[in-house]
Amino acid sequence: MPKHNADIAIIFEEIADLLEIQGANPFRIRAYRNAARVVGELSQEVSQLLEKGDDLTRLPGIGNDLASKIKEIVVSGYCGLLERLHAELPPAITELLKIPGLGPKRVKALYHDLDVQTVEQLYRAARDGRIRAVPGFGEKTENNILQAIEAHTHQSQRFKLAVAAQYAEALQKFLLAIPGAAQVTLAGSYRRMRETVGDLDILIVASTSSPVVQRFTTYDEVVEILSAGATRASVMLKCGLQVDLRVVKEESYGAALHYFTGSRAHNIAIRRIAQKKGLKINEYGVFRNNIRIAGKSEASVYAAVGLPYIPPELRENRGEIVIAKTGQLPRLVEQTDLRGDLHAHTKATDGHNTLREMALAGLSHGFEYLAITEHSRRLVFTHGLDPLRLMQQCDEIDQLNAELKGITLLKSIEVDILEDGNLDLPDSALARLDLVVGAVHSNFNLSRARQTERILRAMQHRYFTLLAHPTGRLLQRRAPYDVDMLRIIREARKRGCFLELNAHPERLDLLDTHCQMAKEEGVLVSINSDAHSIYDFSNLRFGIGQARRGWLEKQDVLNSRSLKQLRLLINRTMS
Ligand code: DGT
Ligand code: CA
Ligand code: CA
Repeated sequence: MPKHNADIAIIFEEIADLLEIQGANPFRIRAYRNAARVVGELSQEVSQLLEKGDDLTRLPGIGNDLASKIKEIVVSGYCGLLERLHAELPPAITELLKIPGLGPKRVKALYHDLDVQTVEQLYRAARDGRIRAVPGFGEKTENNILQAIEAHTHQSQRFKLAVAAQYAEALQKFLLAIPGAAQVTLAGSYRRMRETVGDLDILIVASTSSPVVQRFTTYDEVVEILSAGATRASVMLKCGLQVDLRVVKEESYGAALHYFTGSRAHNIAIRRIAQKKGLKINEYGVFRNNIRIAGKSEASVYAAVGLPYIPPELRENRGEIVIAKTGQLPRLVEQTDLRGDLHAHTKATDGHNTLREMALAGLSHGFEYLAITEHSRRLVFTHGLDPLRLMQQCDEIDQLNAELKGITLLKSIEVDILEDGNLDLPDSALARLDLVVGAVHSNFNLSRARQTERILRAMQHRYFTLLAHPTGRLLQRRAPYDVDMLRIIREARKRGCFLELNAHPERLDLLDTHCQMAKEEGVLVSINSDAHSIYDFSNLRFGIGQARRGWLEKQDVLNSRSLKQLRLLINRTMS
């Protein structure tokens, strides 16, 4: 909630920027800029002035209108005018203002003359040489814009975990082959299984004579050596991923691993506990009066501060330390706990493999069951199933099940949830299925209330079993749609339905915080691959990572159940 002077100043600056892009009255624009400066430079918080009953119009340049806006922000935490301006302008336009060299005047010109609304459109316009033609711009400005965007996107670029994993694992293999390199561990957000990572942090235990750092910098994907010393180096890979490497002594390995795994917030909280016990923690060890008492293993670091080992995925300072003190940390779910997968496609729609190939691949992953969940007819571009084709597939599954040993295919569908909450296929078709997976694939922009209602209605359907990718977000591409997840989870609880954690690397949906919510409300989560080919089952590990970040244990996961137990759970008798 913005209450500090700096927050209010930022709001007023943004209002001024947006007004300027709109071409508003210059006096009005200047009034907001002035107010931003006055409030921003004030030594006392305006919230306190208001509390004392002071009259804000006594501040220079603050009239009745601005005074009431300040009050609105302090009291309600938001500003109606700013909301209105956001609604009137393209949502991404403020992103343009963050490009160095682009002020509101220039953004306005680009928006009006070239219909540039996003950084991407700006980049294309600059690259295609269209910007130099706009009055007030020239070739030089165009080049500067191009460079600024490149620097800007480079800087803020984060890598999807699965993408980072490809680079990380190849590099790890390379490093392990260096003579004298004993142990090569990925730390940082990568080890915490965050859905995206900013850079890779690698720790190596190596003999002092090992040429680790020198070899590292000659890795053939390195384009730039940012720094290199005796025991550390940072490089940039061709793909734009930065890698920080540290060489540590065996006796310090645990302390360094703890330090560089983070998160920063978790580390700070642990250090505070240590301080209270008269201990000092750093990346070299845990010390009492400068004598090392721990640090070889991470467990020894935790033990020194009186805590059990805390798994990396929990280290976000989101309550894990308090729980650890009580000895009640969750026993996090592991990939070997999964007995099956409840979301997979075949060639019948947009998958690449046959039923049989998918079944055999599932078997080789140790699955006892695999649900076949094609798209429904509404998704025409995937060749979605109509009732007739669904019945044909059900027949094929029955035949295949009679023949297969060790794995059972479950008859299912990823049925579209229509805008009004109805399902895309009639009950007569759904009745034959073992379970019904429902998903939203359209109308992402409904209001929160309508989107929530839509999904609740779908879940109230007598055959509904599992809500697929519940927020619809695509990492770095599409924001989650706006829904009341707590209501959805509670409805699932009431109806005996379940939520999916879709392990597709672009989705990882449920979010970790929603996993926690589901667990607290007693709703089981199914960790599914959404496989479109036999290779996609390996993505389950990222779903497991996300589930662990969401504190899920084996018992919280639907597809940790045996087929027999699963059938009992999904065969609820509906009224
Ligand atoms: P990222 O790379 O943005 O996805 O996130 P992290 O968590 O990997 O952050 P990074 O790479 O900056 O640093 C790796 C870990 O090293 C971080 O989680 C905690 C530790 N660390 C780095 N710098 C500091 C620091 O100044 N203070 C403390 N306490 N820890 C730090
Ligand atoms: Ca990192
Ligand atoms: Ca780093």
